[in-house]
Amino acid sequence: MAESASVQHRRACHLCEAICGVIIETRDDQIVSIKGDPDDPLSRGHICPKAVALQDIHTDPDRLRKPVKRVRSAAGEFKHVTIEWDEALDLAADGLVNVIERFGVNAVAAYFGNPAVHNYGLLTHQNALFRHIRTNNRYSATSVDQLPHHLVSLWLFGHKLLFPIPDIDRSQYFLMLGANPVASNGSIWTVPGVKQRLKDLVARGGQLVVIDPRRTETAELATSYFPIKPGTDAWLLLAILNTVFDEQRVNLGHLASLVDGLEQVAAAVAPFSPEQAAEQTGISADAIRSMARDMAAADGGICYGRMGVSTQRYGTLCQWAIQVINIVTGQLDREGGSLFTLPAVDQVAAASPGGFGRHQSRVRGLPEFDRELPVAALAEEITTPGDDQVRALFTAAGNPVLSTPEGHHLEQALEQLAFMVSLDPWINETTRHADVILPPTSPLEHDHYDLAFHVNAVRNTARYNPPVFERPEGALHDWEIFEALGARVAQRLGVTPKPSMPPHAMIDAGLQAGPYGTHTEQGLSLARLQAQPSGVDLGPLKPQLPGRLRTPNGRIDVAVGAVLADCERLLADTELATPGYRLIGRRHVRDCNSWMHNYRRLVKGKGRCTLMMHPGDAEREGLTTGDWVQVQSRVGAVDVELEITEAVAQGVVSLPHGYGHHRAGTQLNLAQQHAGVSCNDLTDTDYLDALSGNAALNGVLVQVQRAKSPTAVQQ
Ligand SMILES: Nc1nc2c(c(=O)[nH]1)N[C@H]1C(S)=C(S)[C@@H](COP(=O)(O)OP(=O)(O)OC[C@H]3O[C@@H](n4cnc5c(=O)[nH]c(N)nc54)[C@H](O)[C@@H]3O)O[C@H]1N2
Ligand SMILES: Nc1nc2c(c(=O)[nH]1)N[C@H]1C(S)=C(S)[C@@H](COP(=O)(O)OP(=O)(O)OC[C@H]3O[C@@H](n4cnc5c(=O)[nH]c(N)nc54)[C@H](O)[C@@H]3O)O[C@H]1N2
Ligand code: SF4
Ligand SMILES: [Mo]
Repeated sequence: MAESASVQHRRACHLCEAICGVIIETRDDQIVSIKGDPDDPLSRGHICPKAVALQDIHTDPDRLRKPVKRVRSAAGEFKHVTIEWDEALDLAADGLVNVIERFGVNAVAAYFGNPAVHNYGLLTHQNALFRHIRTNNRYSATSVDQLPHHLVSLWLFGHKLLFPIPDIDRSQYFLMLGANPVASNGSIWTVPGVKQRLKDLVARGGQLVVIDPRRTETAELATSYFPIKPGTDAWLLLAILNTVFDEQRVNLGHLASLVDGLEQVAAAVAPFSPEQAAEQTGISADAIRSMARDMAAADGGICYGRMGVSTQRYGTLCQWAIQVINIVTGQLDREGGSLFTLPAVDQVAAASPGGFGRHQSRVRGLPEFDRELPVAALAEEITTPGDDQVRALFTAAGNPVLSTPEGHHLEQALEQLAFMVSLDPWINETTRHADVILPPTSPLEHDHYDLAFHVNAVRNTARYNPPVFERPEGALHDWEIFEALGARVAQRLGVTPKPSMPPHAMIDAGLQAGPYGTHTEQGLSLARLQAQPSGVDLGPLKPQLPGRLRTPNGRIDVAVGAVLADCERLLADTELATPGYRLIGRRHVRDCNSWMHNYRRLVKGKGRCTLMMHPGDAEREGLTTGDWVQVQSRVGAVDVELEITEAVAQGVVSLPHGYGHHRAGTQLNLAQQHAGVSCNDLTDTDYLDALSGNAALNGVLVQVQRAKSPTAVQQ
């Protein structure tokens, strides 16, 4: 029999924010190879080792192809039983409606995880279900991540999605805090092949200054690297502002007539002298002054900070200070500085700008943002009796047991729920608690458009990919599950469901009406994109102010009251002086939050879930590499193998997140053999950025001692 011919599919890798173009070669229903797409105008052929694992997701025997329900066995243990779609959707609708009818709509909580942003049907169709469940108890991974960025964008620029994007390819000076793009491939900054772009910056004589408590893979490329005491970046940033004002280096450039509130900001940062900041941060006053001078003098300068500064106790203050530094040094909205994008489907035009503090969480009074509450409040909302106590939970594409603070306590809380349903392809550490799991098609079985990440990209491009494989008979896409479940919930509540158009039709409409739409020279439509499957180049980022601003008065007011008040909180803060080790996280290029440990090509080799400690600290504690240590915080303890390295600063210990797969009852067979421990069994739901409610996952105070019973193999 003759072999069938192979077919090449142009596609996006949806695993991280770099959205690299790939070429997937298939023969019949098999994947023959996955390579970078050199014709992709954004990624230009770059991929990382995770791209090849797209095939592992598709073929993963542990990936659910049919819904399952959880039943108690004769021995009293839970097991999962495969069921048909009709039964599953009825069970899910009955479970949710039952709780709504008995306890009201706020008794249903929802949690959306990170992959929801990488899978556009999960973004476009949530409302098909949630227009019938208008609960105040919405949560997502945003509040263990980028919440401060949204808040600052709302306050300064008038829209939660107006992020200034580092224009790296034309920059001469880059001050980077709390980010490790060489491992993460960039975040709130879609910049495929970032390592080469950073090397190019240095090669053309530019400076890359990295501030991080760990000498990361990115710090290795830097022209200067400064270790910082975790959680003290706000001091550093405010001292940079202090210097810019003190030395009269304010130069607003073309924003001069647009910016209000400079005097109040100058007054607020006056107490933060470089000398005092040096004491707090461990970075010398001279170095801090140089950062201010270099930013102000650079012909294209960028100040950028990510996870390490967002998820600490002054996350919002840090992100505000970063943007104010960009503004007062004249580096915002200019080439080589930070620029706003103009994506083909313009989410800034389509999505609500966001709002803050319009309601609070019931138990602790934490503020909502964009109709979501901080996820640090979820467990207490389930366990604390009273009106509006959470009794049912819907999760989609999330694993909060491993990814949110005090995950071990959330895990216990989940067992108190009257009902839980998960939209997820796996029985993971969270979904194993669900009464019903509704699995969507594999990523390669549905079409793809990057609704979220074109908004953050270093170049304006657009790309649409049809599915690589036909879906199996009966299988439903994520968005179709929202539609089907929404219709059933509506019917039970006695309201008429509104069918919506499929995601690709929404994209077509968005493209046609967008800034490069049918009324323009580019004439973009879905058909146009389909004719260019590697993507359409729409050119480099350009200055767009004031036109792009969405503030009510069309101006930028840097004197945000809540932020200026937070400067006072920082001045009075004594927490950072408490002695003890400070725990920080870390990412590895072959990890993907909590969910890609089930693939041999990504987990092979030496175990990566180790606690890093400085040799000086280890010597004082009498510990050596390979020892098992117990790490203890206010809320929990884990036993983990020690790795001694000069990469972490003294007084700092580092543990990656997303491990802890030993939990019984999951169905992630290989991941369980590479279980590791969850660093979110140490992070603390009381340890927050008080301004936003975002979790402070970095800087957590811990004790480290030799483990009581040294474990020979990693759990
Ligand atoms: N200590 C500490 N904690 C952290 C972090 C940290 O740096 N340190 N990082 C935080 C950050 S930035 C984030 S974004 C969060 C992530 O936290 P989460 O979003 O809660 O968790 P993920 O690990 O991304 O897992 C998402 C789940 O989605 C499912 N999934 C994958 N693809 C699909 C799909 O196409 N459809 C559906 N329906 N489901 C899918 C998988 O089962 C996977 O387990 O973790 C946060 N937690
Ligand atoms: N390979 C891989 N790539 C990923 C992910 C993944 O899990 N694995 N996750 C994706 C997701 S969801 C996100 S949000 C992005 C995150 O993308 P990044 O923010 O670039 O990634 P991190 O590695 O979390 O970088 C945070 C850095 O902050 C440092 N840090 C910790 N505490 C402090 C502090 O107090 N001050 C300063 N200055 N630095 C501090 C840490 O040492 C670390 O190097 O990555 C995405 N890409
Ligand atoms: S950097 Fe890696 S994981 Fe991220 S999109 Fe590119 S290939 Fe995929
Ligand atoms: Mo994230």
